[in-house]
Amino acid sequence: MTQLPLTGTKVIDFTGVQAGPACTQMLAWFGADVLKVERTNGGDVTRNQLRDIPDADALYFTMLNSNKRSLAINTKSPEGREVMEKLIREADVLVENFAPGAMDRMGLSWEHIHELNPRLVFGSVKGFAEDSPWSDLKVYENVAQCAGGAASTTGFWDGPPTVSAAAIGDSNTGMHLLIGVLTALIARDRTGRGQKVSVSMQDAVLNLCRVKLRDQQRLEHVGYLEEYPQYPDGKFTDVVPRGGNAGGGGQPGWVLKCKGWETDPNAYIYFTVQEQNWPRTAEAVGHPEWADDPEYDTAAARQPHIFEIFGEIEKWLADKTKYEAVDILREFGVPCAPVLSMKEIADDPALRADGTVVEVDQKGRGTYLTVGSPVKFSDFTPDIKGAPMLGENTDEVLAGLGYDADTIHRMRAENIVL
Ligand code: CAO
Repeated sequence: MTQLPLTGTKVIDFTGVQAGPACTQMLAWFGADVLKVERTNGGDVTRNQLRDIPDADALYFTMLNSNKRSLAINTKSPEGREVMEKLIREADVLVENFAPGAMDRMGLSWEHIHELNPRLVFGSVKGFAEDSPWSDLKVYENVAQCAGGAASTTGFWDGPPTVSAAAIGDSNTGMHLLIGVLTALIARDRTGRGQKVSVSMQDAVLNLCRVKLRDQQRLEHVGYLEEYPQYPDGKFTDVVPRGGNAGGGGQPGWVLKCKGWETDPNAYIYFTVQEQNWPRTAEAVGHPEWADDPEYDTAAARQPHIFEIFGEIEKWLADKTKYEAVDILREFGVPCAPVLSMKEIADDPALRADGTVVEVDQKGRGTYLTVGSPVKFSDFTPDIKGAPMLGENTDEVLAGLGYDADTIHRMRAENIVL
């Protein structure tokens, strides 16, 4: 097998929950030796959260910590901290996402880490940036979605701000950090010097809400947003409204009902009206006459009665399943897809075949499904393995640092390690 790109890169994974672990898990998939450093009393909290099998680590943990090793150690004890410092001297990367100030309180500030190992790249996730007035807040997924502009612009106009099921606060921040860490590693290869890479969850969410900041400025210039359902009959205020399922770009779209929607909550497709494809779109849905009708033949003409058009398309969809509808529409170049449930995704042979959905063997659990690498490489395919038991690698890690068996035994008896 080809050597993986990050083989030989040593990563200290001082992370918990989702944002940090998502970043380090991907480093591990790409070949880094990722050592998860965890508390002795239970480890990462996700080991215990939302368990589906008594006594087996929760899926929340296994799905974010595959391909890693685990060292369980009390890093607040003097000996535990000494172990951390030894690890830091040998590592290429340290990633952490503790509550603000926790690293400093542990005696492991960036300045100290940088002094111990000037080559080390230090990756840090916090809810808010260091200079934010909210920098002292602890933050989880939905808090970040609200602070990053996603919640105020998601949902329907007559409902409250709404969070997305997609982990744009957590895993997305981890992916931003991954980009930063890899960039800093490339820089280090040139300069010999590591640096601190910080990503705030608020910033990472906002980065995905770029088009909503675009809309805020358009609104200020013209007073309306023509692709939103509020146009032209509804009212606009001075803030970007929630647009339901409207398309975010210049191409109107909506979630449309298909055969069976009365009983199947996911019997829908997403349908996009692509400006340059209008005549074929009209033909596809049984209304070829729309192609030359002045009420329909331009985007501006259609927009005032776009929901009437969607209503007509739903009539055409009424006797077609979402799969049948997409099979017809693809022939006419209509951008569309079925709304897929998690069950359909789990069973999808194509997602299995390309390694996006993978079955993993996990000690104490048997097999389970996880999401493999969404990034595909021509030279290798990440091999997704199980996650470590808490402290599974404590002995080998300490031995590697020169601790003898008696000392390890004593440290275990004193609850310094597990
Ligand atoms: N040995 C000894 N102590 C340890 C340890 C170890 N191996 N690992 C962690 N700790 C300590 C920390 O030093 C900290 O101690 P102090 O509070 O006394 O300084 C304590 O454990 C708790 O740390 P924590 O960060 O896990 O704190 P929390 O449970 O109160 O907060 C969270 C969790 C996620 C809200 C917070 O970490 C946070 O805001 N992180 C930044 C943003 C983030 O990543 N959010 C999570 C995204 S995923 O949903």
